[in-house]
Amino acid sequence: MKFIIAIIQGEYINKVIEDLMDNRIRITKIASTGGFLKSGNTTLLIGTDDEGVDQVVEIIKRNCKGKKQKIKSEDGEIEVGGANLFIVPMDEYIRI
Ligand code: 2BA
Repeated sequence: MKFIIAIIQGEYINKVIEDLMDNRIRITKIASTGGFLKSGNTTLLIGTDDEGVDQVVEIIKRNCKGKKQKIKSEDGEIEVGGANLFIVPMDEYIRI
């Protein structure tokens, strides 16, 4: 089992969620804020079995791929990605 933490930039989140839902993938959506830009983004929590990881990554990729944006900040121009994913092993999942 894997636990996926996906930080998605605001403009792509609706399409990502719609696509995940269409594919019956369970998610929890959390409003979050990037530490560097201090602007809003969205964090998705997704628990899945190992076989489901590729499908989740593919869905996020197809809705965020090639969406890197150049933004001017105090430190010069930076490139913000469409999504940042952390995929971690999950020992146990309990649904009560
Ligand atoms: P922010 O922290 O607001 O970062 C926005 C963008 O600013 C980053 O885009 C990156 O291009 C740049 N940036 C961030 N920290 C920097 C630094 N110390 N020096 C120079 N440039 C920096 P992304 O890398 O695509 O990240 C987008 C958002 O994803 C981040 O928003 C943050 O909310 C999250 N994120 C990215 N990497 C993370 C990590 N390793 N741990 C936790 N959250 C992360």
